[in-house]
Amino acid sequence: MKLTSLTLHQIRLPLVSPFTTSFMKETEKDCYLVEARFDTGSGEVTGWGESVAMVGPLYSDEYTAGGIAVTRDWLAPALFNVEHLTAETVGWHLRHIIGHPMAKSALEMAVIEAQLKVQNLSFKDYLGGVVDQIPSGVSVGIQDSIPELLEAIGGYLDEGYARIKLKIKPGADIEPVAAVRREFGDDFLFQVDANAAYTLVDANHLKKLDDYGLLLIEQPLGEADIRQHAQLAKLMDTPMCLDESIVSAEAAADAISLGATSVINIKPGRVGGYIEAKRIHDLCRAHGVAVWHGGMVETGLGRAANAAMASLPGFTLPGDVSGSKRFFHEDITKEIVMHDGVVDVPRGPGFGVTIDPAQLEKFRVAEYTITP
Ligand code: OSB
Ligand code: MG
Repeated sequence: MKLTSLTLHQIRLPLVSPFTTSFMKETEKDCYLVEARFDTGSGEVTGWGESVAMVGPLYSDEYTAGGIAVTRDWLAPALFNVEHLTAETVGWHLRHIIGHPMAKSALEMAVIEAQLKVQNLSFKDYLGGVVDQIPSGVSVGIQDSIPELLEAIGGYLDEGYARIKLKIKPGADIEPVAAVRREFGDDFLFQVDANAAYTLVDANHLKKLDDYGLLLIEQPLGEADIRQHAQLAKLMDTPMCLDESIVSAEAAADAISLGATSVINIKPGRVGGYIEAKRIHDLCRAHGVAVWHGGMVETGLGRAANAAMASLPGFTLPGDVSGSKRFFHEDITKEIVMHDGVVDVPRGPGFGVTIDPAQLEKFRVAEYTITP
């Protein structure tokens, strides 16, 4: 295939309720979708991708406007130069451009989708997925009060979510976790995510979380603190899980061999794409390290791709692939549904979902066309 043009559609989707983490309060999803057109030699094909970068550089150094700029100025020109572009070689063609994994992943997604449409192959079958449904967990933001927290979590448990993850930060950690266990008991899967809000000085405080039977604690320390996570892991009984720190398969290998992580959150956007994410899955599987699929508040497009990824055999823990309704009243694809604690893995060619042009137009705030 040869890439002939790209259109980046920046969209803003209102969230059903604010999503608060240790680093920001989000009230709308601001991202861009990639629409890539290719010449196959015997016709035209279009593929779609989604950038998981957030509106500001607060989770990692990427953000929506930066992703659009680096795609226009650097990534797209590099791909326009390639005569025979394949999904498997996108990362290779972009390797000389440092960083920007989320922007690269969005482009790789579009190439994957186009290639799979040509081959009439589902993403699950392309990856080698082994199940048709994946257990669905939900990520719960920091709430303004304990009663509101209990109401939110009670609602998700009633809906049937298979696992609850609660965001924590200094000042909102032990007390909410204790309140949730007091109200709902010990009989459900419960974990916490600090999004890098602590330092090793907080070790004795974080150790108090060991009393609550948590499945894991996700990314308590900074992105670059792999060695310090290893120290903290020795001090705590709660299993350590890294998210922000796992920026590549190499970082995953280092974190595993240093004892910094016993579980890994896999997010394709964070590591440059689904193909690198599968490498991390394979590496973890070979080392007996459990993985689960993270989320970045994706639209139906990214959510569908994540569900396919999470059907690989190493994903032995429920992930953050929730139903679309958890975040959005309306989406740009048909809704991804959580039922009976699971999400069905899409079966159609490509990611198995299509972009609804009317919905895209409704939520689009800007459009950029890039040609060679
Ligand atoms: O740390 O896992 C995270 C959302 C945005 C940025 C970072 C994270 C999250 C979530 C939400 O926890 C996961 C989801 O999409 O449900
Ligand atoms: Mg996280």
